[in-house]
Amino acid sequence: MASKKFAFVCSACLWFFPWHAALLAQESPAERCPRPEPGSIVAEPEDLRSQDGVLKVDLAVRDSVEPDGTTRFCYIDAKGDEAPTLRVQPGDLVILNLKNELTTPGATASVSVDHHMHAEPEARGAADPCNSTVMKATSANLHFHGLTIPAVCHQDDVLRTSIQPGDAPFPYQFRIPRDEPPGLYWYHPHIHGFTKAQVLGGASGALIVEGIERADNAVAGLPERVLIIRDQDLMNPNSPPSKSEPVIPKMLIDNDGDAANNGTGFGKPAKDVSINYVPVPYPDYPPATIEMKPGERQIWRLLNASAITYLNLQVLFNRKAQPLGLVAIDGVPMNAAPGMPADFVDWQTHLAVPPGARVEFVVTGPPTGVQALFVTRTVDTGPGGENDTNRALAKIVVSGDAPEPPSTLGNSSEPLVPSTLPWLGNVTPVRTRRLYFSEKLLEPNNPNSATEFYITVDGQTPAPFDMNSGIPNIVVKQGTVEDWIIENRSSELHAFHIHQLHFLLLDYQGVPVNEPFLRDTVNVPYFTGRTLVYPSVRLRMDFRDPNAVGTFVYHCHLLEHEDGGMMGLIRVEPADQPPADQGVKASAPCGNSAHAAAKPCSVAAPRGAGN
Ligand SMILES: [Cu+2]
Repeated sequence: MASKKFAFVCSACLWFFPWHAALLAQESPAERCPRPEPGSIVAEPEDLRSQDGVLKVDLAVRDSVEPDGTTRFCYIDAKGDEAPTLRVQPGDLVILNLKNELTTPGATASVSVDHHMHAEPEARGAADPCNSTVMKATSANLHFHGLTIPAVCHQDDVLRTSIQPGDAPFPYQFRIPRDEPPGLYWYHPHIHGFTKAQVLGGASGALIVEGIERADNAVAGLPERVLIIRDQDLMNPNSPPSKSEPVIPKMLIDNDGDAANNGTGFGKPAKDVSINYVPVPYPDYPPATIEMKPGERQIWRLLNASAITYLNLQVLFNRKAQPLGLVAIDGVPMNAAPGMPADFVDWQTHLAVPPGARVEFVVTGPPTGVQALFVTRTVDTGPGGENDTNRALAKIVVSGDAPEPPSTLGNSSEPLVPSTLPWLGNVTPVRTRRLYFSEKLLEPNNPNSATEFYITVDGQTPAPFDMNSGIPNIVVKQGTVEDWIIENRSSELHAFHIHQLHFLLLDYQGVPVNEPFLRDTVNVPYFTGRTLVYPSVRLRMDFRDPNAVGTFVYHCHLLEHEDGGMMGLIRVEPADQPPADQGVKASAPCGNSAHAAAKPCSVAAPRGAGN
């Protein structure tokens, strides 16, 4: 990045030209969160590796308002690198100090969080960031997406942890579980009401638990790339679609105010996307550049850090889709189930990745002379969903002297620490719960009205998530396993995510899949109004790990839905304590009991009721 070079050169010349110091002090906004130009070479994020079992990191979260009025957000480490990849071994200690350097002017809107405390929001500077009363546009915290670490302050709490500008660097300190599956995880802010703005602005980075080659020998020794796809507001919002597009669909706006899905794969997208911050802007989508050697095999570790954009990835050689060797999803090797081959690779020609999810896959570089493109194809997000268009991400340019990625997987075949628990698919669930996504126009007769977003435990009253409530929607006991059916009663896709744990996808749309691996984020198909049952997924939820004890959230990972209320609260009680009946939201016993006496859940969808 140009600004890094600039800083390096001038740190030497400062001694001779003191006036440079004054110039540097007046940092231009662009330098606070520097970004490459469209078409740039895709650079790897810098790696920060643990040493002797400890990873110490200083991060500052910054923002900058751009000339077009959009706001960038970024994490900058002590060396000035943006969004570094945190690389840890199972069992390592992470010590991360987060300094809030957010400045967004005019950011006055805030979600007032009253935890029944008497602290005044005005006393914020001196307030305890572990028990904050305010979440606003310039607040900061971190969620470590996918890690089974405790939901407590200084580790992975997002309900009360809120760091304000001016606060001292806030220490996060947690241990990576010894049996955490090796793979790609990530960090991002989780300030309720402002998560979308911050993530859309670029606040995200990768975290890798090392050792995937020990779980899946097929990837041993491969050069690795970390690819982070982010979305962002359109750089050219007023441009007509490219004349090269085969159809120019009518421009429609959805309930979120984004360009609506028009079913063609063309037209104006809801958001632009970027690949390792190289933007690929509408309408011409100039691809970024990935350099490889001809025929070289690499593992691409890809995170969809988009706020709302679904991905449907392909690698094309002369327009023909190539096999991609999927080896991990959501940080979990595809051969996690017992009895799976040690060198398992699932070859696919496209990979669907909802916001928040990760895929790790083997890619072979094209032969010389072949046109190679890394693309995302359109995703049918439903009649109420956003327009996720066909577009390029990067062209793959091969040459014999292409630089190698800075990181390469090891060659060890020494097995990882095995889980002491039986495979989740072989455990009998203690109960089944049904939850559903739904949306409601606040003015039903006005299609432009504001929308409320809900995730509701069947039997409870749909309501947007309330930071002030503190009353869990669901109470479970550590040590147990439950089956959850997640329905979608809305006309757009949602991506279900729960903190602190992975789950097993048992059924998709009523069809058993019993995947041999785990996920932490899953797409839930949309309701067309034309089926007798709502579309659903069935998940086996794993509450066995003692680190899951605590109170945390599950939500849709389309962040405007999450910010808009599509989030619920769960309390996992310690195993040695009977579940409290008090303080649980009233819920009809709809299939939430293993006993036959439980009332069956209604699965029939009322005709035309798409709410
Ligand atoms: Cu959603």
